[in-house]
Amino acid sequence: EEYDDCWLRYDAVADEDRLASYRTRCANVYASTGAPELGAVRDELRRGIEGLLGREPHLWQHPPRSADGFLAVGTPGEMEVVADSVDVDAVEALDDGGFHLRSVEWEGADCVVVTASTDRGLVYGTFHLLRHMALGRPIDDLDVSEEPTNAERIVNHWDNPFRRSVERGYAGQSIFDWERLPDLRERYFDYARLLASVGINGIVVNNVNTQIPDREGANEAMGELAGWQLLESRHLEKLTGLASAFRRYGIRTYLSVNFGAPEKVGGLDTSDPNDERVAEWWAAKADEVYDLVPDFGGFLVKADSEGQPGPYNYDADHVDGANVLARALEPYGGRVWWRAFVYGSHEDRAVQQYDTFEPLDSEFHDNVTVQVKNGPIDFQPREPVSPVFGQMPDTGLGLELQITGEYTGQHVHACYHVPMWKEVLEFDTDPDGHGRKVKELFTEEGTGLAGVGGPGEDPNWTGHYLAQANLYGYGRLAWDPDLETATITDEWVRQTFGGDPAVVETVTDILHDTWPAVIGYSTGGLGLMHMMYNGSARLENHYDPGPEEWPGYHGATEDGIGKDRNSNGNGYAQQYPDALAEMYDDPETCPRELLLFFHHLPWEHELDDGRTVVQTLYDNCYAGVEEAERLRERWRTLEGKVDDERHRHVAERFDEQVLQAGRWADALSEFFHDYSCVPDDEGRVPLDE
Ligand code: BDP
Repeated sequence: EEYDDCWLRYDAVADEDRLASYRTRCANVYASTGAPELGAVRDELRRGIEGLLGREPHLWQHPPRSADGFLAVGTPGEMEVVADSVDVDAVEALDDGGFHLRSVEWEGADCVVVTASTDRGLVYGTFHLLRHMALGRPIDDLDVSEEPTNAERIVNHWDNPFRRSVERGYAGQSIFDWERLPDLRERYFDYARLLASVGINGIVVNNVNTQIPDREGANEAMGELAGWQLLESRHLEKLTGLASAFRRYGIRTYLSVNFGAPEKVGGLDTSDPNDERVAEWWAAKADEVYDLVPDFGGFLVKADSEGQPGPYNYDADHVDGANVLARALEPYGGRVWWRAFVYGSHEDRAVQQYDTFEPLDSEFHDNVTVQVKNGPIDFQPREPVSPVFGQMPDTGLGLELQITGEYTGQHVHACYHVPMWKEVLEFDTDPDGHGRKVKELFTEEGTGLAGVGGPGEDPNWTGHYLAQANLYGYGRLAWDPDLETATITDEWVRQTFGGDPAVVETVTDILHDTWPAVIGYSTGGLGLMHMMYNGSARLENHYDPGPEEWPGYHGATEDGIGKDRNSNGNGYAQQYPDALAEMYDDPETCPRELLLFFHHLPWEHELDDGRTVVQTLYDNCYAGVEEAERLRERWRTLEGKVDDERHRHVAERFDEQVLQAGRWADALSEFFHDYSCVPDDEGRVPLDE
């Protein structure tokens, strides 16, 4: 079966001069051998250079004396040409994964040197060079030195081993075939390549829901292999297969584990983290895992949340819970990623995370990372940044983002998440104090980013072709959160669709306008949460409109709409440092796009442009629909300029998006109208006669 290469297409270089210089320096390749990662390097060079240069490179195990030039990939210790060409101390000082690229003349030959102090760094350096060439950039004057800003750059798969389903996955079945593991599939390597090409260095291979909340017979439907069972000795060997495939690309493998595993897997009568037998059980389990997978990354835990067990079941707290696992993993350098997505005890979910975790700052073990979603609710199209960020200085934090589009059209709609993530990363957590931007919080060892899902078996990996840009952008930002959205977009578009200026410009504009469109028709643009339909099935819908279901989140009443998450209400705004708390607390200074997140306001409250709240909601909803129509029109202009298969696929999705956007705008507006009884100035709201 043929799978899409996504952004690793390596189309032939058209520019003659460029091609000539690429051939001089890269038609001959002198590359190290040995470690698994070096196999990946050689494969990628073969593939990439053949595509770009139109012929297979010659691969050497020594410097090719007869050639005019060559590409050398290796560490200074192994290769004389490298040691002669770079500042060896500087290379040795690079963080794990960092690399150095230089154009040099060596013994009369025009060379490019790719070097690093680790094999993983050579993988990234190789992908960097190939990307540079795929973008048509010159290589005769290279002097690039990069290291990852964030040490950990992880993808979280919400894949269920049973039936290979993917929670919130919109691209078919799970890639991972647990039945056949540890036997390998080519697809594991293809996937590892994609991830490594953008710098991902960790993968959690199973769903954080390791047991399915007991609703509607879900547990019976689960079959014989639930996520928590992967910790059973008879299944652990399967993990060795996946780990070997990912290791080749410098990616460490992690497991989501169930907090009740000592009972469920180990047969103990408790999973109390303060019980000595429980601690011993986890330690023995860690020994077993590391015996099989020596570079195992660690455990991810969803505890006390949505039906998953946690320390609260044993009168313990989240420090006790995380630390017992941390102690077990510590001898091996493993980490616990402990999710802050804990709720249930507060009337408003937004308030709970800070309340639960901030008091525990400094109590977590060094090898615990508390993994916090970008916003306090749950991956809504737009949320304020979680107040946990910047306020737990003595805890390793991880930022959890959702790559998969659970609440942004589920890969039927196009929604480019990079601008949303940039908004989060650039957020100043304490403008008046010594606060730091969110993007500056993850530079310490063991901290970083975790992106949720959800590639699957679809030949195009992500369901919607344009959603590949989210996977790409996630990796790039995890590597370097300072990258501008425009840079990432440009890289992705050119590698994916080629360099035709009309195509580049149009696809770039489309991506740029998708998120505002989705926010418009699916929220009304003033910060309302949970306007979507849930339904009662095990996997709630979250795709269609259903605002009537969630009064507790958006606060619609006959008097007005929004929720007083402020000093008159539940005090959520006061969880932020003063400057932010004050800004959010006053409707005059609260950013308009979050106004109703923080304030319940009368329907006819006037905003600074003279329009009322309700009229603004109507306008934003229908502006979103118009934007969706424009997206579709612009995509249509690319017919004949993008290959038919991809063009048709995306065109069909845009047809569906436009229809669905209209449904959303109508449903939301009708809802606003039902409560407010205020007519829309433009008469767009469909009204029951
Ligand atoms: C929600 C999803 C649910 C996840 C949960 C989580 O609807 O499927 O299990 O988040 O993050 O957004 O644990």
